[in-house]
Amino acid sequence: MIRFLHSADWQLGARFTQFGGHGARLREARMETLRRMASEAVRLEVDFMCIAGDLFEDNQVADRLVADAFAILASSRVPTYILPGNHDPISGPDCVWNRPVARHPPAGIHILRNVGVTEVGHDALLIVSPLSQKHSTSDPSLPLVAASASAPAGRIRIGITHGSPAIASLHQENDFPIALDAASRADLDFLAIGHWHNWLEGLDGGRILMPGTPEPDRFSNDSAGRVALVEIAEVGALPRISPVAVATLDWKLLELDLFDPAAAAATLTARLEFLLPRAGNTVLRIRMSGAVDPAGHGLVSSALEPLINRFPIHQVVDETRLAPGPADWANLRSGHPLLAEVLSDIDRLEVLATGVAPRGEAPPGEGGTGSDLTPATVRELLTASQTDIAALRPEHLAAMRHLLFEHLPEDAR
Ligand SMILES: [Mn+2]
Repeated sequence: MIRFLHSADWQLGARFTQFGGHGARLREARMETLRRMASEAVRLEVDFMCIAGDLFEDNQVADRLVADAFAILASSRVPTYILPGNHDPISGPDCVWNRPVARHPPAGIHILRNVGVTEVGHDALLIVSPLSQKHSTSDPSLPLVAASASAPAGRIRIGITHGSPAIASLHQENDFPIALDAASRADLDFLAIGHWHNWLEGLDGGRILMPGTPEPDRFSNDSAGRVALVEIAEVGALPRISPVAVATLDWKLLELDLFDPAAAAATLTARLEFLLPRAGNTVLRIRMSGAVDPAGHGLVSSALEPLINRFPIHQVVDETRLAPGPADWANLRSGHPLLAEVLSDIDRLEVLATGVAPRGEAPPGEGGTGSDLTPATVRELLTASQTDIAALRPEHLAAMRHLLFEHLPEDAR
């Protein structure tokens, strides 16, 4: 029986330049998360920890950071095995692993510099394939085959390398493609890999695991923030894998279409109030889009203002555009006859559905648009599409115009 924690892709020292002055807080969060993994290792009484590549952001990180990271890991007194990945490949005298700080690490810290076999406890062997480049088309798990064949029999075999599972369309050819049967091909009980930032399990019948980054670093890391507890009962047994949550910060993206400003403002307030209890541990991005008039934009801004500064790390990305006013619509109608017909049909539909002409528009039928959408045709079309005209509200028709406008090519607006 062997139990260990498997993690990867810490990228300590990442700069997060897109967050300006908050980069330091994001870097510190990663160290907090490393401390959390070290204490989980103690609590769970694991035999060892392994880091399957990219502990560091690059080979230029400061010696101080390297020493701090090693000190955190060593403080657990749990042996820790660290593999060079593509961010921190073992290459040249200046790379992080060949500097004195890593040449003489604290007790219990082991750098996996070479392809080969290392004993981990009484029952298990680590079969190792580190990276020495930033890109390669060759499979980094291939050297595990020969290394594993040379290893003594009767021990649990745990492979460790770094790259992309060679899933068609998901990986790039020069990004260290790992065969999907890499564990069974090398006669391994388990293959610990790293590289992608979301949790990915179930490969090679459950014998390969990509745990994702322990501390999310982008808004698309939906299943990140964990390390893996791996338990292997005996040689040949299927590994038991359990996620262990360690992340310090939550990355939250709120996407808002300001087409209906009142609804957008209400959604924004509700979502921010929900997130408020963890505001200090949230990286918040609000992305606003859609066409909106200045009054509507103001409404959403006033909902945002009292709450946004309670989130120390936030970004507001405003991709909204000015909604067309009556004069813009009139220009569109006169410049584009086909569009004018469609708009006229929508106006007629609104009159039929609501009995009232759209706001700011001339009553339909008086402009001589040339549309032949009679009430009878409308009913026929609605019946065919199973739409109940009584259920259509002015907002539905406004949404139609909005969609029409949204899909116009830029130069036609
Ligand atoms: Mn990587």
